[in-house]
Amino acid sequence: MPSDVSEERKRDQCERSICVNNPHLKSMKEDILYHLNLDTATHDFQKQFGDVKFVCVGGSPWRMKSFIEYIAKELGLEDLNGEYPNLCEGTDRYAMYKVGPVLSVSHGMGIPSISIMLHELIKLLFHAHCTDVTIVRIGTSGGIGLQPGTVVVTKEAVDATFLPRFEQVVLGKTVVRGTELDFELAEELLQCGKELAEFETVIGNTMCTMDFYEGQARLDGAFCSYTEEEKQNYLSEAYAAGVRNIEMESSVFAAMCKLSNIRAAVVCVTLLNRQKGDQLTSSHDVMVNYQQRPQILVGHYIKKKLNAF
Ligand code: R2B
Ligand code: URA
Repeated sequence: MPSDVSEERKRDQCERSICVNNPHLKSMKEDILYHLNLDTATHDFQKQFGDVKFVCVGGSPWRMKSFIEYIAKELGLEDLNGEYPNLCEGTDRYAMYKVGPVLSVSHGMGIPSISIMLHELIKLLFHAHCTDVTIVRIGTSGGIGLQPGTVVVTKEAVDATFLPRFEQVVLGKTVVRGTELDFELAEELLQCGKELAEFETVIGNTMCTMDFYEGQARLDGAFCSYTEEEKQNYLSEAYAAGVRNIEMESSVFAAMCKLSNIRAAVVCVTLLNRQKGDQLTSSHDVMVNYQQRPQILVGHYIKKKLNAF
């Protein structure tokens, strides 16, 4: 084969596969994904996960189980006994479920928690030789200037100063990483929202913070050193910078997916309008209904993609 053809094939393969940029991995005899309770020495990753094409991640284990039940029904892959085993059994850090080409994984709350899960998930997909993977975070958030229940597809994940970056200290030095998401995927998801026409879906920037209370300008935490007016000014500035919702994982999620060459998107429902308040006062049933919306939207997207093949 002429070398330029094989080079092209190699490049194509690389573009479709998962990148782990860590030279130390090669010399490891086995890889223990400690927080997922999975180990390359005792599990055949390629056999168990090699067919994964869609990964959905979200904060709560309960929600990720309900997502797998929902998507199984939608794809006609229901288990007759209604059993979806937790593939991370033996640890209560995270939960993982799989039906067909769909993997559903919980990540807990905040940047450190999702970051640990993503390191191990990305290695899992790499060891399994997965290709053409799409990953979507389906979550909850506080909205700015939106009706509660609106679903926001993230255009850019920004930090608390409205910049599209994720900062991490590595060996005592601050490393800044970009938080670019797949724009085409975001547009496709927005289109799915329009097709469904069951709830409002918009595209906008998502602000990722390190905290739920002071970090999101709430007045109802244990501590607060600012006035209501200062809070409102901050939220208005965020709105002017294109921010439509606030949550706690999107920036590191975007940065890590970009580094590993995975098509990624963030789809979060807004539970309240932060300009109107801080406390979550809606009934349990309303909250459950809101939390199903990102699942419905991403379910529609996955079905559409699978039917196209
Ligand atoms: C949304 O909801 C959680 C806080 O209640 C957090 O994980 C997030 O991003
Ligand atoms: N999740 C957040 O991070 N903030 C909210 O206001 C609601 C959910």
